[in-house]
Amino acid sequence: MTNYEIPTEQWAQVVEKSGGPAIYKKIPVQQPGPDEVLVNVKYSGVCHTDLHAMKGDWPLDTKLPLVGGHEGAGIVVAKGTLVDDSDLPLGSHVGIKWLNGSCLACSFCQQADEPLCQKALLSGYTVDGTFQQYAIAKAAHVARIPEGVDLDAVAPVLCAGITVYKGLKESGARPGQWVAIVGAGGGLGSMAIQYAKAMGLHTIAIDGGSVEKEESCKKLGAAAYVDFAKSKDLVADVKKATPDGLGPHAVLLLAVQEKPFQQATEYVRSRGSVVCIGLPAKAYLKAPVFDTVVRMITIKGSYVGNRQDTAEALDFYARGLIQVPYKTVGLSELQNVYTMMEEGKIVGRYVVDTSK
Ligand code: 8ID
Ligand code: ZN
Ligand code: ZN
Repeated sequence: MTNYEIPTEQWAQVVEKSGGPAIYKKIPVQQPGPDEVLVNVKYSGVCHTDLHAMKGDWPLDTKLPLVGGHEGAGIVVAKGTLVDDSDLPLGSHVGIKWLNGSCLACSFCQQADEPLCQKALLSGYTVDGTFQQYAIAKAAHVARIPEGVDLDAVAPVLCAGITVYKGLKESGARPGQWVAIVGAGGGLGSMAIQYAKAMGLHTIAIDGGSVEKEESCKKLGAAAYVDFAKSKDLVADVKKATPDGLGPHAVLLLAVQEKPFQQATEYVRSRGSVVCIGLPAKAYLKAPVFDTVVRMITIKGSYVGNRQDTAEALDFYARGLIQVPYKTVGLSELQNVYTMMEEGKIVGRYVVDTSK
């Protein structure tokens, strides 16, 4: 067994007050508790949730000061006394995801709805996350990353991948059916196109703002693309994209704007489902009761995934079915990534390299 030399200090991006900015500085390395592992994070994806957390967008307070990040891929370098060697030996490749830990005993945890646990610990929100070189997570919850998988490319699977894979399952859409992906050019959206394709679904990508996004969505396998900024009648255009003109069987809402949350029930097919995943600040859902009833529309939320969803999402990835565009920059450049994200300029995902 390898023994790792663990420094006492490390580089991290720290949010000191709600609203930001993130400050690149040195902070102490923490020790794992009995049921925890210390992970040398090599790469971490940057999710829009990290930006929401820094800005204080949601009706749930973050810890402060806060180290954000919840798509961290790295190596177990130390572990607590309760972590079994046969399960997670030092050197294991693991992922730290949004759900850092849960109680494992409540009625939600018992039924594999760990994200709904009242005692859930959230990486980069209620506990420090992966925008640091050494991060802590509960051993029971770290994602087991298969050997031979590149830690940079797999990082975005740890939130974006798991979340959209779960959302597609929650949508009930079956192979051969059509799914509209709203926010398709972003991090979750790019993943959604690829997972949907791997699950045998046809996709209608909806996004806007740049030709690059359209090209990327088509390259990833979208059957159709609708530009929300250019379309004169988005509802008609989305319906037209399905062969019989009746609209998609499911809609995955991944955008960071309220408007598409108001539109989706207008173009979803009768008996279809609208799955809310994006979390725009202070947004509300609106749907006509009459249509929802007589067209038997399901509207639901979907929130990350459990440990089994994690394993399945990683298995799709390990089989080579999921290839999503990503760019790697140093951890020191996180604030620039947030600026591009805020302006809606990111196609796919940015991944930060914690060594730079
Ligand atoms: O478990 C969950 N429910 C979960 C997990 C992970 C992330 C929820 N999220 C949430 C994030 O907090 C965020 O609110 O999902 C949302 C999307 O995260 P992301 O994919 O990381 O964000 P992004 O890369 O910035 O992509 C957003 C895309 O939406 C497009 C943008 O152009 C961008 O490509 N978009 C917007 I803003 N308005 C749109 C519109 N009206 C739109 N696309 C279509 N129509
Ligand atoms: Zn996320
Ligand atoms: Zn629980």
